[in-house]
Amino acid sequence: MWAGNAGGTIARGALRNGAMSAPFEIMVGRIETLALDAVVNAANRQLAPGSGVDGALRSAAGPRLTEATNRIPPILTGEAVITPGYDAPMKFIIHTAAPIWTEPGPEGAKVAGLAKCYTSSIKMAASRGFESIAFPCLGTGVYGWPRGFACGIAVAACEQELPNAPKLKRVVFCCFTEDDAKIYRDGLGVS
Ligand code: AR6
Repeated sequence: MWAGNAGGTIARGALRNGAMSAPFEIMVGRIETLALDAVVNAANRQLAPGSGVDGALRSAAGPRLTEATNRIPPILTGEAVITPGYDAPMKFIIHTAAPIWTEPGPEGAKVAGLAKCYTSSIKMAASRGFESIAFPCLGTGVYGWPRGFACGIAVAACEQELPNAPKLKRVVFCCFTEDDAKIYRDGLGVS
């Protein structure tokens, strides 16, 4: 179980406008192991069981998670809903659905949809007074987003929303691979 930031890259004050100190951390690991206030699930709009992050979180949380998501109506792209973490180490799981990169449709709408996943999740965390949240690289697995492009959208959306979430002290980008972590280090301008 990972509860600290050992091995992660701490990127404080990396905001391009220099207006505030951003509580970003970058780590390589499995998001279902994180003992934080909330982790974000890369869900689908139906909140139906899937693979990747969703499958890992459902395995860690146990059957009560799927019983809970079965009771929640389908969500819109970029919307966020919350459940307990049940048997998994995080207190809560925030479920959001990215746009599918490979589906037809205007790129601008997809970019706005992916950005909304991050802002909705931070809004949810702020509304609950959470101090810590972890994001996977939403959309970059089954949903096919180019990793660097998605990272830029993620960082920009978090930077924009964080001033409205003053209690949030830790925003962890939980990368599955070292290659993804490098993309985030480059995106946040840390070595
Ligand atoms: N911890 C952290 N990151 C992970 C983990 C993990 N345990 N497993 C995969 N990743 P994906 P999406 C990375 O496919 O693209 C599901 O079936 C992975 O390498 O989980 O938003 C849902 O039900 C990738 O970089 O999410 C939806 O139908 C990133 O997490 C659909 O897939 C996201 O990969 C959502 O697709």
